[in-house]
Formats: sequence, structure tokens, C-alpha cells
Amino acid sequence: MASKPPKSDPVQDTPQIAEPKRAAAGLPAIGHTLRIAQQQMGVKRTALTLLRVNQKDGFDCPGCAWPEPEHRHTAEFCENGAKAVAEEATLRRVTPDFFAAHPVTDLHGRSGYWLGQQGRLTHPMYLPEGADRYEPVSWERAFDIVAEELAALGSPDEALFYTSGRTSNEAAFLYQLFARELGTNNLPDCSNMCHESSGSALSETIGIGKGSVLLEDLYKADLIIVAGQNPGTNHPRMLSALEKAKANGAKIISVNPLPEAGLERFKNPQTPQGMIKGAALTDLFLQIRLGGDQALFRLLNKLILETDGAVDEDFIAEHTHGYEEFAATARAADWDETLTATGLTREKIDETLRLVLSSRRTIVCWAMGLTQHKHSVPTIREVVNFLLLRGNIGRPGAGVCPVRGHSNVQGDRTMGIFERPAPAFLDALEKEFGFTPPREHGYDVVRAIRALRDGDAKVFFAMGGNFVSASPDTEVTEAAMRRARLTVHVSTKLNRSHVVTGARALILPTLGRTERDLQDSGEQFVTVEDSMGMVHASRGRLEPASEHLLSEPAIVCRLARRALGEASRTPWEEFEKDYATIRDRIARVIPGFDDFNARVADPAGFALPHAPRDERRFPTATGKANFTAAPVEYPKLPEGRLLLQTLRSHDQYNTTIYGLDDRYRGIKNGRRVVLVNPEDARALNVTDGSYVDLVSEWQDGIERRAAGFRVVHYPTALGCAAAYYPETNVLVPLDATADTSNTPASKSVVVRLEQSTTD
Ligand SMILES: Nc1nc2c(c(=O)[nH]1)N[C@H]1C(S)=C(S)[C@@H](COP(=O)(O)OP(=O)(O)OC[C@H]3O[C@@H](n4cnc5c(=O)[nH]c(N)nc54)[C@H](O)[C@@H]3O)O[C@H]1N2
Ligand SMILES: Nc1nc2c(c(=O)[nH]1)N[C@H]1C(S)=C(S)[C@@H](COP(=O)(O)OP(=O)(O)OC[C@H]3O[C@@H](n4cnc5c(=O)[nH]c(N)nc54)[C@H](O)[C@@H]3O)O[C@H]1N2
Ligand SMILES: [Mo]
Repeated sequence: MASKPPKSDPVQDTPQIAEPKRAAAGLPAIGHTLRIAQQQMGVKRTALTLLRVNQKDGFDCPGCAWPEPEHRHTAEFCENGAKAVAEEATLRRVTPDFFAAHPVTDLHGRSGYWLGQQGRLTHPMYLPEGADRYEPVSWERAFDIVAEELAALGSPDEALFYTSGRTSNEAAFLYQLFARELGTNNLPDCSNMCHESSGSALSETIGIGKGSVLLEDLYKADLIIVAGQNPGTNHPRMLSALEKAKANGAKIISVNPLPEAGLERFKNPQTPQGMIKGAALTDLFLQIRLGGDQALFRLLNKLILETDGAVDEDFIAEHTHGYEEFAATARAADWDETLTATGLTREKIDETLRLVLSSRRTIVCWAMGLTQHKHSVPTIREVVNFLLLRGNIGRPGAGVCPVRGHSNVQGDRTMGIFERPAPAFLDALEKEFGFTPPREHGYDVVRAIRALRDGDAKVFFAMGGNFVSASPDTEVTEAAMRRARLTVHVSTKLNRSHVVTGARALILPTLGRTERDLQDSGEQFVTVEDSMGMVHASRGRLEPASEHLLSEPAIVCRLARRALGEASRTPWEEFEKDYATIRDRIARVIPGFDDFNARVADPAGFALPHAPRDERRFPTATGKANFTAAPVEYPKLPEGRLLLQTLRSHDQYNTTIYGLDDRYRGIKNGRRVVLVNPEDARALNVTDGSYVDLVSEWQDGIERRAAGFRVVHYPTALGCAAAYYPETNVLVPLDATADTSNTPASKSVVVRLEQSTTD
């Protein structure tokens, strides 16, 4: 039997602390998964659904963007993938009766966890101006309302079209087409808060903003460096790949302020011996200070340059640009400064260098630990320098591997969800659809919030996600949203963005990945692109959560017809009926998708071209791979302060909270915790178990406060604290962003701890 959602709220947040775990996955993980899944779906649906994840005729796991292995096990799902599926396939429902019983003011007082646990949205709902209750609305009326507000704008650039990374290629392509036919490039997306820094650094240096390795490259590598990533929780299937790489002889270095369980030891749930014994994954753990990675890679580059024969001179001469200037800068790297910035010892760095020099094929993987700092773009460029030096891009077993988050975030970008589209992409749209796309750049996430705040944007439309909770500076963001004329959310589940609204608001409920998508021409499938540029089909099989749901492509098509009217010559009706016709257009507009419909029929999918990977061709401004030289930066910490990173627990998917435990870190039944090194805690005079407020200090002089966090003594790097997002987003100043990519610097927030007044 599926259980009911929690009744009381706030759900009691009373953290209990045990020793952090040293191993990830394995039996406890499976037991835990089934328990969570059965609470949401019941026993039978759990079995049926989980068997379909990532199977040849099944749906793409909505958990993360890690690629599918070629030979899939019958149960190739991971604990957290299963939780993501259970959240969507839940039997709980949020009906019009629910909204009648819960005015918006009531819902606003609830936690994000409680909201999410209520179940799937079943009907389009409308919040009229001045009202305190959402009421059911017909789809026709809903589209009329959006069209009305769009028509009333002084310019299409007063509308914002946000995307979260679960949206399929087909829906994303239509969505950006609609926005551009309307006349705006305002397409902020979750990527702006996520891997934008990777995209910025990689496009400039290697000519394409995507990773250059395939799964089989990991199996061929001699050395894999995993920096700023917690795969045991966020990309559990990556651990199987690392295990295989290791069996093939690879060494693994993990670079992280925290000793993360999955990287220390992995118990593979897919193999009997793996479940019992587990494999030690990390050969060398570099417990780095937050933001110290650029300094680390800079020094390694200096040391490589100083080693005879360590540099791949032929590669550098033939394929790269900017070597001399880079080399001069790198040679000037300073040991003392590096030790300060990283908190590492000379011995650890020497050991790292030995592993680096004895590897002929090196891969660097990274995620949010590298992308969410002020100096993230130069940090990732330094990683590229590091790989270029020894010719580690564009050959088997080597390359850059930014590990993406949302399951189709990379595909959405490929489909044109980007506020700064390439001119060639717009030319192709113009030619195919016969309209003049806007050329001026649009707003990214941070600029979109400023535009709402300043009254420059008035309509906010979201294709998925939870903008209000995911964005930085919660108070500023909430106030900005409230200034909108209209906020619209295409969603599967209730979240905070539905209750912090503009003057009017709409919730448009949609199908999830797991559900059957039936249109006039028959059953449809959609496509997604994983973190390694592999495109494949995803087909839901479950009965939709409600008969009133529309698919994301259908919502865009109907809205476009209503809002653009006669002005649009695009066959929206045909697109809605048959998604194959959308793919035909994608094939004509986006390079690498030729014969899309035919090729996607192959269950293994197909790889998109990647010039650096496939032919060592670098489509940059110089026509070569670019070395770069930038000053080393790292966060400087004033006396008595800590540097706080805001990260994910094991029981959450971004702003969706599955439960209150963070099993691998030994934390139970509470999320308002702050992990502090015992030595720092002593110096700051805070004991384990005491309650503190986190107060962030930034150059604007404004103090931002998150109250009532339990201090947990934890083996994190000195000076570096950690607490969960989104509770801590109140602390991240809107303007504290990464240079160039404008990504919120949510992994380096300067805080002081104050005795809590609210414990
Ligand atoms: N179950 C689950 N899966 C997910 C998600 C989820 O919320 N839940 N989210 C998805 C999304 S959208 C994304 S983007 C990914 C996120 O995947 P991750 O990037 O793994 O997620 P975070 O929890 O933000 O973890 C950041 C990691 O980097 C480390 N770190 C922080 N700062 C630094 C630094 O300065 N240097 C170094 N070297 N390390 C640092 C942290 O200690 C932590 O281990 O996961 C995706 N998959
Ligand atoms: N402080 C701090 N802030 C961060 C981060 C951090 O590490 N620290 N990480 C950042 C990162 S990496 C990211 S990616 C963003 C995430 O930002 P978002 O992508 O905006 O947030 P999510 O929590 O993933 O969105 C969850 C909501 O998506 C909806 N949803 C789920 N599936 C579907 C679907 O199939 N279709 C539709 N239409 N809706 C669906 C549900 O209603 C659910 O409530 O947050 C960012 N914010
Ligand atoms: Mo992300």
C-alpha cells in the first residue's frame, strides 16, 4: 500500500548525527530505495516502473544525465534514480479539492518538502488577481490568459521563458521557437545556475561547450580526476563506470573538501561480490579548500612544465594556440600561495604529480564544486590547460568530462534554450521557419530576476523547475516574482514557485517521463541527450496521473497558436499530433541530427558530433585549442568567518526533498545542519549540537541570515563549512556570481556563525 503524505508541517526537523559512512550503494541502498518507492507507488507499481528505467523500450531515467551503459542489466537503476521515478509515479494527487482546502497563504507557510510530498498535480489551476485560492480553469481559458498578458506587454522582451533540464528535446525545440517567434531571446534556464561556467570555459578553449569523452573513454583511462563532485549521491551510476575503469587499471584522484562516501568505497548493487565487499575507488584524496582548484591545477601545470619530456610538444605545436603566454604564467606559480589556497601539503601535491606523470590518458570529471565560484571559468580553463599540456584532449581514454545534472539539460541547450544564441543557429531557424528571429541577447537567470525586480519584465513562464527555490537570494527573488503581472508554471508537482506568484498565476499540469503520451497520430516518444552527447528515445508507459494533463509539446503548440495567431506560419497543430514532424525540423536546423527519426529508432541512440573528440579539430576563434593565462584567484576569508558551500543531501533532487536523511554523511531526520571542522568549531567556540544562525557577509554590506542550524562536527577542510540548498539560498547574494558565466557563486559564501535565537 502507498502511504499518505505527511500531515503535519513544518515536519519536525530534529537532526540526529552518526559517523559518516565510508561506502556508498549496495544492499542498504536497495532496501532504502524500495521503501521510499513503495510509500509513493505501492508494491506492484514499484516493481513495474523500476523495471522500465533505462531499458531499451522504456523511459530515460529522470534522475541525472549520466549515460546509459551499452549492455544494460535488467535492473540498471540506482537508488536515487528510483527515488526520482517514485516521486513522479507517486499515487498521491493534488486535486482542485486540495486547492479549495488550502489557500495560498496557508501553502506559503508550508515547507518545500511538505508541498512536494502532496503528489501529482491533476488540473490546470488559476489564481485570479487579488484571490487567495487557486481555482480550476479550462486549458482554453488558461492559454487565453497567457496570450492576453503577452499581448499587453510593451515589448516581447518583457516576457521570460525559463526552462528546467527535464524538458525533452522536442518540447525544448518548440519552446525556444515559440519565444523567438514572439520576439525574444529571454530563455534563462537552470544551466545558468549549473554548468554555465563549464560551457563558457570550454567553448572558448576547445570550441564546444560540452564534454569530450564517451563512456568507453573512462574504461580506457589511466587516470581519472574527480573534482568537485559527489557521484555517490548525485550520479550513482557513475560509480559503476569508475569501478570498471579501476578494474582496467585506472587510478582515481578525488579532489573535494569533503570525504564523500561514494568515492571512498563503492558497493556495486548490480554484482553479488560488489554488494558484499565493495571496491575502494579513490587512490588519492585531496582534501582541498573551497575554491582552491585553480591554484592546484596551476601548480600542477608548472610542475609538468618543469619536468623533462612531460609536455606533448607535437600536439601543442599542431593543435594549440597561446602556449608561450600560458607557460610563462604557469612557471610563475607559487608553492606557498598554492598551499594556502588549497590547504594541501607538499607531499600530497608531489604524489598527485607522480600519478599525473605516469598516466598517458587522463580524464578530469567535475560538477558543481568547480562551477559555482566567482572564479569558476578561469578554474575550468586551467583544467583545460592541464589536459592540453599532455595532449589529453581528442584521443581515446582522455578528455574533459563535465558531469551534467538534469537528465536533459545538455539537450535543451543543443535545442536552442540559450539567452545568447549563436548567429548561425538563428540563421538556420530563419531559413526553416520564415520569420526574423530577434538577435539581441536575452536575460539569463540572474538578469531575469533583476528585470522582474526592476519592473523590466512582467510575465514569467516556466517549463518545469522551481525557480523561486532554486535561485539565489530568496528574499530578493521572491519579491521580484511578486512584481510580475503573471507567473505560469508547467509542472508535475506542487512547489514553492506556485505559491510566490505574480498578480495572477497559472499552474499547468503536465505529463512526466514515465507516462504514456498519446496524441492524434498515436503513442509518442521523446528524445534526450545525456552528459556525453548521446541522443536516444524515451517512452513512458504508465497511465498519466490524470486525464487532464497535457504533454509539454502540446502545451507549447496550443499556447503558440493562441498567442501568435495568424502571424505564425509554423505548423503547430501538426507538431502536436506527431512529434516525428518536430524531429524532422530539428534535423534541418541543428547540425548532427541528420536522419534524426531513422537514427533514433536504434535503441542505443546515436552520438552527436564533437569536433575535438572526433577529429582533434577545435572550432574556436583561433581555429586551435586555446591555452589561457589568468591570475590565480581563491576566496580570502576574514578572521572568524567560514566559507560555506551550499550542496545536496542524499535525500533530495535539487529543490525536491525526498526525506530528511543524508545517510552517507550520517545525518538523520533533519536538514537544518551546518557541517563544521571541529578545529574551526573550537576556534569559533561552537559546540557540536548547538544551534547557530548563518549570517552571510558580502560586499554590498547587507546581512543575509538563515536561522536555526544545528552544528555538526564534520571532517570538512579547514575553514570550509557546508549546508544544504535550497534552505541556504537566502544567503547567496544575487550579484555574487561567477565572472563571464554569471552563475551564482553558491559554493563560496562567507558566513559568520551566531548563537541562534530560534533553537
Ligand atoms: N540524487 C540527486 N541527483 C542529482 C541531483 C540531486 O539533487 N539529487 N541534482 C542534479 C543536478 S541538477 C546536478 S547539477 C548534479 C550536482 O552534482 P554535484 O555537483 O555532485 O552536487 P553538489 O551536492 O552540489 O556537490 C558538490 C560537490 O563538490 C564538492 N565541492 C564543493 N565546492 C568545492 C570546491 O571548491 N572544490 C572542490 N574540488 N570540490 C568542491 C562538494 O563537497 C560536493 O562533494 O547532480 C544531479 N543529480
Ligand atoms: N544554493 C544553491 N542553489 C542552487 C544549486 C546549488 O548547488 N546551490 N544548484 C543549482 C542547480 S545545479 C540547478 S540545476 C538548479 C535547479 O533548478 P530547477 O531545475 O528549477 O529546480 P528543480 O528542483 O530541479 O525543479 C523541480 C520541479 O520541477 C518540476 N518537474 C519535475 N519533472 C518535471 C517534468 O518532467 N516536466 C515539468 N514541466 N516539470 C517537472 C516539478 O514541479 C518540481 O517541483 O538549482 C540551482 N540552485
Ligand atoms: Mo544542475
